Amino acid sequence: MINDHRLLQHLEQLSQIGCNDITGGINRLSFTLEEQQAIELVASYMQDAGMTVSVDAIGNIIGTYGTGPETVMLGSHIDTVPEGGKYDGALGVLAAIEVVHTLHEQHIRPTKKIQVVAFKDEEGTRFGFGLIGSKAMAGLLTDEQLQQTDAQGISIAEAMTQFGLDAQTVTLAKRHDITAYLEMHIEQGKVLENENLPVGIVTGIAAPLWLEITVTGISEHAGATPMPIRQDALTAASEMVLAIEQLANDGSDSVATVGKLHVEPNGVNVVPGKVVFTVDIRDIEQDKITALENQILHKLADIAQRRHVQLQYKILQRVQPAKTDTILQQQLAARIEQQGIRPYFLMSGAGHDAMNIALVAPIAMLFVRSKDGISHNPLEYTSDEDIIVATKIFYDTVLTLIK
Ligand code: HGY
Ligand code: MN
Ligand code: MN
Ligand code: MN
Repeated sequence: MINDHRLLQHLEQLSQIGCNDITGGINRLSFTLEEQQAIELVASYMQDAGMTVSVDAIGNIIGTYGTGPETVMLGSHIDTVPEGGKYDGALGVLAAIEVVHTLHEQHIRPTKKIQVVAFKDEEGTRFGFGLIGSKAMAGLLTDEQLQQTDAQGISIAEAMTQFGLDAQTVTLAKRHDITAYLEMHIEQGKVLENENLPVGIVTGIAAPLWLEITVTGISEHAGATPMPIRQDALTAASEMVLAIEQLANDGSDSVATVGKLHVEPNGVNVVPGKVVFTVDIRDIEQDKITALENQILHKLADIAQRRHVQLQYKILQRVQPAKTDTILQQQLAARIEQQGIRPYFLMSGAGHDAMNIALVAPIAMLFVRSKDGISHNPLEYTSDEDIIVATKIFYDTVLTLIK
């Protein structure tokens, strides 16, 4: 059976890479030194597990076990949000490697090729949109998106070149051979904890629509400019942020979040002339996302007009919500019951690489309980016991798919 100690040790070792010693937060952005160190460590785990390691055209790290035209794919991501936790993404990649390592130790040769993938830039921390590796694997990544730049003005294409990758070949990352994709991931919410369950089966994944809003007023002297004649970009943006919260807080499952806000020129004695902020809108139903998007944009235009500021917006990413495969859901449920646990079905409010892979293969996700539902935070925590029972279930499910 799976080697609990090895899995937990790998999790501990990986969590040291990019770790902020003061806050405990983890910072591993795509195409950075920290990510490269994490890639080398994960690649060594894959090799120890009997896999051959390759890198596809976008930079996804792929461990392969067995041969054959069809692929059972397991995966997640090893990049993080700023000051992220040690389980988000990393647990899914390391548990998948542990599953293959155990198959290798048991001398089980799969009837299909198994691939474990650490997807490139799932979080979108560096370039303003995410799920880059799985977008490429689903054939969704556009040349225009590869020109998106980070805060230093470096584009994805340039960062790829720095890492020895050729942005011209990204279309080669598209896959047609995946017969099933399974992702194990922390829940990042409180549902399983409230149900007092260690694991749950994901029925669908809410999709993130990310907008970039630019509000332009006039920078003026904070002392010499009377209040009634100001065109203050920050007070306008502040009213917009609260309006977004109010529109989303309508009793539906939809959510909307302003997570990043940048003020210019950002001086104590200057009326702000420009504000750029992001909006993350989610729901499991595409039409509800679109309805909330239109409501928000209409309201922001009203506020801009009344406050005599300019409003511009840009779509940073629009991802389709995804439903998981019902047969794979039942496979997970049967393995969960075998462990004497009540199968529980829930929706994922967080986005995952599985959303994009759903366009080229049947998908399934196994959620593992998050303490207090905390995630995207150094306090993110999942117990060793929950990790071990989830990985056992994951292993048993993969076994049924490759025997
Ligand atoms: O944003 C998300 O839902 C995921 O953590 N990338
Ligand atoms: Mn995340
Ligand atoms: Mn994640
Ligand atoms: Mn994910």
